[in-house]
This record gives sequence, C-alpha cells and structure tokens, in this order.
Amino acid sequence: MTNPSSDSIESVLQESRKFPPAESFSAEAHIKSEAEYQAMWDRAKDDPAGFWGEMAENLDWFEKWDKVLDGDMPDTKWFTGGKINAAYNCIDRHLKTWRKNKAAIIWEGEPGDTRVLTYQDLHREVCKFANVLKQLGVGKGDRVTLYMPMIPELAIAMLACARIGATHSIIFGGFSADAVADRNNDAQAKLVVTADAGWRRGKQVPLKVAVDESLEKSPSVEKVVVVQRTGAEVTMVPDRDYWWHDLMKGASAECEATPLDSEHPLFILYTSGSTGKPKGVLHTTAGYTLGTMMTSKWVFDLKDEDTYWCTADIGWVTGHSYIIYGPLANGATTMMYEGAPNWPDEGRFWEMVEKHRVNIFYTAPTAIRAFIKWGDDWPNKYDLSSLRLLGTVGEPINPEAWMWYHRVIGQEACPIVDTWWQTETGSIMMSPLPGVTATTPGSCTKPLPGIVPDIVSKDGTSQPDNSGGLLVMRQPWPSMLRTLYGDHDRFLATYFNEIPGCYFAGDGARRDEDGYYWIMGRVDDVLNVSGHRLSTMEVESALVSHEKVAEAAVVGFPHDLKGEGICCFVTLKNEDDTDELKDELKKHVRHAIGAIATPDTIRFTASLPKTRSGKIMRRLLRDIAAGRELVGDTTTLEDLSVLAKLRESEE
Ligand code: 6R9
Repeated sequence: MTNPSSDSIESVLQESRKFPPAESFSAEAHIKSEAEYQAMWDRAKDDPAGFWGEMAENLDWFEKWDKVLDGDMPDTKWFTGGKINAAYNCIDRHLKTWRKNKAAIIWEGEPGDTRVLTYQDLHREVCKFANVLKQLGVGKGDRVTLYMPMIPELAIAMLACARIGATHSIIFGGFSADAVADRNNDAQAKLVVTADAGWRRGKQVPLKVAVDESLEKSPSVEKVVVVQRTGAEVTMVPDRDYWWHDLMKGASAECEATPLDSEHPLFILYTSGSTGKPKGVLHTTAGYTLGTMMTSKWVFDLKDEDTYWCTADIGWVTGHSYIIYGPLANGATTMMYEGAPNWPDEGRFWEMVEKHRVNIFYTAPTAIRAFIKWGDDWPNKYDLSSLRLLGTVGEPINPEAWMWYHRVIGQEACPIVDTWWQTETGSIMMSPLPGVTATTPGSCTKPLPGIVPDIVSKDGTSQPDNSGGLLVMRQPWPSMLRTLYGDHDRFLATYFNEIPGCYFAGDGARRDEDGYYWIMGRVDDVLNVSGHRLSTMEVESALVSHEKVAEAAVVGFPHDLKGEGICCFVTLKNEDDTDELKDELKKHVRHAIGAIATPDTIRFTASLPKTRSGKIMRRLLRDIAAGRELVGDTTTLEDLSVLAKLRESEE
C-alpha cells in the first residue's frame, strides 16, 4: 500500500492503494470470499434464469412464475405468470416473524421531532391509506403523484399505492410547480398527495401552494390529499382537497394486498435526459423488488441488528430503492431524515449517527465534499464508533474525498462501497462487496452477480483493459427499466439503438487489469483536447487534491487551436482568490496529469450550480464557459442566484 497522503499523479490517475476487508468483517458478511462471489457471478452469467429463479425464492409470491426470463433485451420480461405484491413483501411477510414489533422506519424531522414505525405500525398505516386511495377512486393501474417532504407519510403513501397496484410517481419536493404540472400531465396522474409545507434549513417549502399552481395546468388530477406537516396556512378547494388526517380517521386498517402480475408497473420516476423533456422511467413489480432486495443485502450487508441510514431524498431513485423498497424487503431498520445536513449546524448528520447508533451510512460524494469544506471538527465532536460500513452513490468520487471519508468518518475501520447505478437500472450494478472486495479510492470495482458490463467503442467492439470506452450491459437484469412512460421509441433510441444488442448507460468507463471499473462520467463530459481524450473528472480530482480547493467542476469550451479548451470552476476553502493561486492551480493540474490537461481558464466562484439532487450542472457551466446565452431547462437548479454570480465573475 502506498502512502495515502501522497498527492502524486498516481493518487489521481492510477490509484493503486487497496484496502482489503478486515477478516473479522468477511467472516460475518453475507458474501464472505472472492471464490463465493466469483461462483455466484459465473453462475448468473451462464444461467441467468436459474440464478435469478433461485434468488426469487427469497420473495413471497401469491403465484409462482411460469418463466423467469422471458425475451431478450430490450423487451425482456421477468417472472411472467407470477403474482406478487411489493408492499406485501416489504411489510406483511415480516409480521409473521419476530420482526412484527421491530422498527421498520426511524424518522427524524428537521426541527428534531421523531417517529418510529414498527412493521406492525407501518402495516396499519399503509392499509388505512390504501383504503383512503380506494375511497377517492384510485384503483389498479392509476397513476398517483407524490409531492411530499421526507416524512413518514411519504413512505406510507408509496407502499399504499403498491398495495393496490396504483403506480406512484414521486416528484422531489424541490421541483417547481411547472415541473409538477409537466409530470402530472405526462403520467396523466389522477391524484396528488402533498403536504402543507416541508422544513428545509428552518424555512418552510410551500408544497401545497405549488400543487395549486400546477393543477391549473394539469387537468387529469381530480383530487389532492394534504398532510399537515408545518401548520402553514393553505387553501383547501372543496371536493378536491382533503386533509390526510381527516381521511385516515375513518379508514379501516384491513386491506388485503392485491396480487399483481410480476410486470405490473410499480412506479414512474422522472429523470433528466439529453433533451429538455424529462424521461419517465418505468419500473415493474417483481424484478425491481428482487433487484433492490438482493443488492441491499449483498452491498450493505444488512443484518437484523443494523440501523441503516441512506441520506438521499426519496424523490430520487436512491431513496426509492435504498430507503424504502430494498431495506424493507429485507426486514431492516431504515432511517429517514427530513431536512438539511447543516441544520441547525454542520454537525447534524454526525449528531444523528451518534444518537441513533447508525451502523451503515450511505451518502453522495457531493455531500462528502461539503463535509470536508465544513471541517473535521464537526464529525470529530461526535461518537461515530457505531459505523461499520459506508457507501457513496451518484457521481464519481475523487480519491481525496474517498480518503477523507475513510479516515474521518470511517476511522479507517469501515469498508466503503462506491456504488454505480442509475435511475434506469433500478438497483446497484457495480460495487465492492464489503466482505470480499479490496476497495480502491475512485473505483466502483466489480459488477454484482447477474450484471454483465462491458466497455465498447462506438461500433460496439469490446475494448481491451485500460482503454476507455462506453459502458454497456450485455445481459438483462431483473430491475432494469421497462420503458419510458408513454414513449417506447425514445426508450429504444436512448438505451438500445446506440450499441445494438446492449443496454447503453450513457457513461464512459475503463476496466483495469484487475477487472475493476472506473467511471469517467457521462460521455458528454469527456473532453477532447488536441486529440487527447480527457475526463473532466480527472482534472477535477487533480484540482481537489490541492489543499486550498474545496470543489471543482471542469467543462470543455470551443478552442481555436485545441478543439476543446479546459475551463475550471473552482470553489476555495478560504478566500484566497488571487491570480497567483490561479497560476498555482494550473501548474498543479499540469503536474498531476500532464501538459495536455493544463487548464486554459480558472474561475473562482462561491458555489457551483447543482441540480437539487446535488449533481453539478455541467451543461450550464459549458454555456457560461463558452460565453453562450444560457439555454435549456434550469428548473432543477438548487439556487438560481449561483448562476447570476457566475456570470458576474466572467473574465
Ligand atoms: C443512482 C443514481 C446516474 C448517473 C450515472 C453516473 C452517475 C452514479 C456513480 C456515478 C460514478 C458512481 N453515477 N453513481 N458515477 N460512480 N458510484 O445516481 O442515479 O441520478 O439516475 O444518476 O450518475 O453518471 O449514469 P441517477
């Protein structure tokens, strides 16, 4: 193992530090050895139907399937002929065991209020709300929009939809009224469940006001159910709007789960595509539930005694799969937090880890970079010794952030699972197995059993190790998306026509000689500088490895001589935004990667424009870097004032 504090080229480009799992961890893990993993992976590749059929025995079925794997990609169906219910698998089956009175959801509101729902409690609330839905005229196949804060009622509403076969479409609470209207219209939603408002950094997010506005433009919605969360004043339209607590008061707690076809639509989740129109990714019941269940068990090594916390918002796929469906299908205890990580102060997450003795913690690199910026004193104030496993998701993690997470949060004792997957894949595709895989900062390591990735060139030819290319999947997997809602042609064009016979993920990656995968980011983020291919991530990693840099985003811009030039947007840990530092950073990158990577422009900024899910909006930065008028959709932007400031800072 090389010196972990080295910031040499090696640490950025050819990360070679390896962290094997502790023997004591492996001994207790669900998957214990490389040999065990390899046998599972080989079996799943050679006999996917046999492998997944066996895995599906872990679910409860009303009727067994006729066929495990029905048809090849793109139109693969799974477990056809089977009858199943996702809510039944997440709740009812645990009631027959000792887990009946186990905490299913431990919830904490931003103001500090808490609620614990046992599996029995969850069952009662879900049955009651399922009856409410029926009473409001919602039935199997109808679409229901959930536009809610991170409160237990959101989990209850999801599972109530699943229970009666209504398809939920969750819209992140930070989206605008227009975004809600677009999604309501696309899904032809019949009902919206919302709240008066939600808490975010001590302020109220007025959800009901936005719903009222959205409904002027989305006529398919007949009724609205409103949870009283903050007590904000709202307008209730007679015969359209109903209070959650009024409806629940009279509802029966008896509601059998509806046996549904394996391929019954479970949910739609909108995600951004390359065009302005969001894509309605559709997931179905059996395959998705199986995928999230097995991956939660393998990757997070979930045990009955664990308190597991995924900090995502349920409005994103990570929250769907790894706060609700995956953990609950395993009978785990899942935590849910309503608010911001820096409220009332920057120690909030660590205070919660200490208070609830969290064992497994799953967050995003962007959050980790914020923690680094806020300083080690915050986590150091709290007892984090309950943690035994850490995870990341959402974007490539730069080695420095990985090392900080390992050192300061994991106290060098927790495996880190860097999980690569997408809204479309439904569940984790590539990740270390914590009891098996030697982790290495910046790599999501290897495919999980049942996942067969490859790196190909544009014409679909497999690429040799270490030469980058397009990341594709060569075999179908149970939790893959089935279509884009109402636009099957776009589904085919986006994911399957690009590289015939494969699922095309839209990411670039390389595989090294150990078979580890390194995600290089979206293929549209790859720069071509003087004919050399460069990942924006590589340059960002180099910048972030400089002691004064908090965060960096790198984009290409049209350059007369080089084809593309490199523009770096940089936020600093201290206010030291001098021209000398710009030169120093250019040299630093040049030193870390090589002359071809020398930035053309460095621009200091107080913050970077991000989507509400925390992804840097590179398209906007590209426009700014190129001096173009800003074009396209900014509705997902976290803070519009960031944009104004960036333009002011133009050189
Ligand atoms: C789960 C989720 C998917 C895109 C994906 C990729 C990036 C996600 C990553 C990662 C590197 C990881 N991404 N996980 N890149 N390492 N561990 O984030 O879904 O919001 O649909 O984003 O995010 O570029 O294509 P989604």
